[in-house]
Amino acid sequence: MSAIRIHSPATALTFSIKHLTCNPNTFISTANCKRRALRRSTLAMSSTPLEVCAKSSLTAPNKLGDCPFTQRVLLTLEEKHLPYDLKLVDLGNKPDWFLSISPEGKVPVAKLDDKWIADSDVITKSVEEKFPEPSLVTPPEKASVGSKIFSTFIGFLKSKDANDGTEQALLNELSAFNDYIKENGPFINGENISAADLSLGPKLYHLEIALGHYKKWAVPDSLPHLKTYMKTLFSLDSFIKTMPLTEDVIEGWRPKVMG
Ligand SMILES: N[C@@H](CCC(=O)N[C@@H](CS)C(=O)NCC(=O)O)C(=O)O
Repeated sequence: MSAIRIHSPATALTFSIKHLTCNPNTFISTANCKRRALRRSTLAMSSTPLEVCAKSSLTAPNKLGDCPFTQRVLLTLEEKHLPYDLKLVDLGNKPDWFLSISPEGKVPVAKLDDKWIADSDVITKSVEEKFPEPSLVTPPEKASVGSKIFSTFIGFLKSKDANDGTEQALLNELSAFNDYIKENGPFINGENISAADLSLGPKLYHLEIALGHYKKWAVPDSLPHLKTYMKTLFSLDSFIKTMPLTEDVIEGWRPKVMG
């Protein structure tokens, strides 16, 4: 495991470190300035970029593909201001070097402390432990908020029978989430973004694009808090930097819709 060499320089993207400074000409609070200093020290601890294997685009060369689990990991790294190197993998033609570090053939896999780790849950927890600042911990009692949205979305997307209850099942989950955010928002843990938002955001993005394309369906106006939540997440710098192409999301779901 330790001697993995990735021979894919043509497909590897490097994301550079953000240089953070406290500019005296710009108004920023002391708390903000301290937070930035903390970020700088976190960054200094991790000047070597983390390696992350990600799905490559199905529709455009050398672009990040449409895996919501990988985007979750990248969002975590972005929000923690950690530099990373992406190794893009063609999941339709998995190279041997990739299968040797990811025997299940799945992305994301990330290298932490010289070990390749699979699964976005495990990766994000390990990143949180190794780089605790800024904290993205979601309190355990809130960690499962919205967690049934993805499976009910897939049920509705794959459904071929308009009366099988899958649309209502999704609406029930979305509506419960809308009510939760109304009471507790703007994020799942209140004022600050946390791991649960970074997991749910990419899934809601897939939901919006895939259901819009394949079902001509949109989140109803009766769920305004959910709509605002989605808008807020999708316009974060970290989200814009890591989001997939619309065409890739559509192509990525095609086999499930057709199957
Ligand atoms: N539970 C895993 C799921 C990862 C997963 O399903 N990744 C998909 C891409 S989004 C994959 O690599 N599928 C293998 C394939 O398409 O061959 C995680 O959270 O990381």
